[in-house]
Amino acid sequence: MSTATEARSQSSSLFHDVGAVRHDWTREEVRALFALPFPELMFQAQTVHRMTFDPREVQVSTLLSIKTGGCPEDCGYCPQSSHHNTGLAASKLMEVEKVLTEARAAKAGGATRFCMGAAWRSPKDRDLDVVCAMVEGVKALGMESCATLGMLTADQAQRLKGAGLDYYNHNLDTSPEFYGEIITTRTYADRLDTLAHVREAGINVCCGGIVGMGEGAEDRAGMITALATLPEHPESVPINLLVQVEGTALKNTKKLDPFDFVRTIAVARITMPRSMVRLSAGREEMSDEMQAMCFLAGANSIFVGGKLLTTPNPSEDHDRMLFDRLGMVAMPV
Ligand code: SAM
Ligand code: DTB
Ligand code: SF4
Repeated sequence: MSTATEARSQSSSLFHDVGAVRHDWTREEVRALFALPFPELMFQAQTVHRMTFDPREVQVSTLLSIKTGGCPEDCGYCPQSSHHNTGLAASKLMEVEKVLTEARAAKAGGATRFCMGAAWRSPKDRDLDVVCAMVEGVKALGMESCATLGMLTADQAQRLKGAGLDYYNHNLDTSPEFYGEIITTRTYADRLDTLAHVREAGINVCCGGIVGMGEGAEDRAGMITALATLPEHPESVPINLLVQVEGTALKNTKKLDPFDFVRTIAVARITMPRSMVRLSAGREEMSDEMQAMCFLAGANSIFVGGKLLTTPNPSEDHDRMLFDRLGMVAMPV
């Protein structure tokens, strides 16, 4: 058999129930998807993508750090951890009106979802009152709301739902085996508990991870397997490329081969066919061509606006031009 024929037959055996929503993905199956020849992987990802989505459309969110820095957690990648000396000034929780001014600007910039991030291990109940007021204000603007505040109890998730929160972001970050190399102050199980509380409260789940942290191919397969075997797939799956920040534990980590990043997007798309796959942190360092390849691999959401939480993101003008050059459009709510 020629190599091309072999690749096609290997691909077709992985392709038998393409697009079906499955929660029983095995590590072996996911590993095999990662190992496909690139053209086969991209073909499968595009096929799955088009079964549910218009390939021209990209959902657009804007992030705002509502409480920056001074976080007690030791996440090795994060500029906001108090375990790192990144020179980032810690600030208190923002006032509701200031947050809503930013939300209005995000809406004017074309975002349909406003995501509020806080550098907390978990929110205090009095802080949650303020965040609930922010969520109500964002909803009143006619935008979708999203928050990422650390670990939540079942009760806190219910309160956020009561305020109208649409999405909660809480990432698994990496494979269960690699996790302990990156974070020691909370466990994988803690994260799964928070995700269960969010799900039980009826809030949409946004959950993904980071690649380029020095993990191996097996860890990328482990991360996608963990996400794709959750009881329900997250509605949104952010795939972040590590933004290396001076002073963090992961600064100077060997850079990931860009094709391995695109592969991670494609495998997320194939294994979670109805989820929005977010091309998340790291776009500032990607070429336009690489971002286009991520869209072809099935990514269909991004953050717009010149800043993520604390690090740079492409400007709105740059993204508008990229969409125009590719004939792509912002997805309506
Ligand atoms: N403190 C909350 C938490 O960790 O759940 C919410 C904010 S935290 C900054 C949200 C997510 O941002 C993290 O889970 C991580 O996946 C991502 N993140 C943080 N720093 C990053 C970096 N330098 N590069 C890429 N992603 C990063
Ligand atoms: C996610 O997965 N990525 C976003 C969002 N969820 C909150 C955050 C990326 C943060 C990148 C580092 C920073 O700007 O501080
Ligand atoms: Fe804190 Fe979140 Fe950063 Fe971890 S990722 S240090 S929990 S802000």
